[in-house]
Amino acid sequence: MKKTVVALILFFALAQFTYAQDNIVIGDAWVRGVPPGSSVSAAYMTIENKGEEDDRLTGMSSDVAESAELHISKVSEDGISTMEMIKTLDIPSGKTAQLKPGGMHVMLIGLKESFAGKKYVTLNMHFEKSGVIKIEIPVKSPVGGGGMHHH
Ligand SMILES: [Cu+2]
Repeated sequence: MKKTVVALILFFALAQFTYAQDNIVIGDAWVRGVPPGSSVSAAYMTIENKGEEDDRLTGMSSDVAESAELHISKVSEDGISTMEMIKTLDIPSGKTAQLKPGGMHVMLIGLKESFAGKKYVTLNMHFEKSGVIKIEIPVKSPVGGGGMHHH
């Protein structure tokens, strides 16, 4: 009897997980290729919520970095660009969050390995309702070298 209950719970959890994954669609993802020795990089993407329920991005992690944080770039009145950390990002039903250069981005901090020769970087995106979504993001070299921000 006990076994059946456990099996049922497991099945239910799995079924829900798969269903929830379909609600969040991540597109246009890329991570900035950085030279060997770099300590930080940034990843960009769109996060679409196709589900009926609102969801929330609560955290991220990656094997290639000590930590992954959601940041937003801002330019102050005196022209100094800064970044602020965003703890959680609401993704309401039917809405798409845009992470792009000059705006929100995933900051990869404390790179553990060189991006040289790497085609993809794995990122685990933690959502409140949809659980962990693991994505493989293509590494792209910066065009013209501009736009890299500093901490
Ligand atoms: Cu940043």
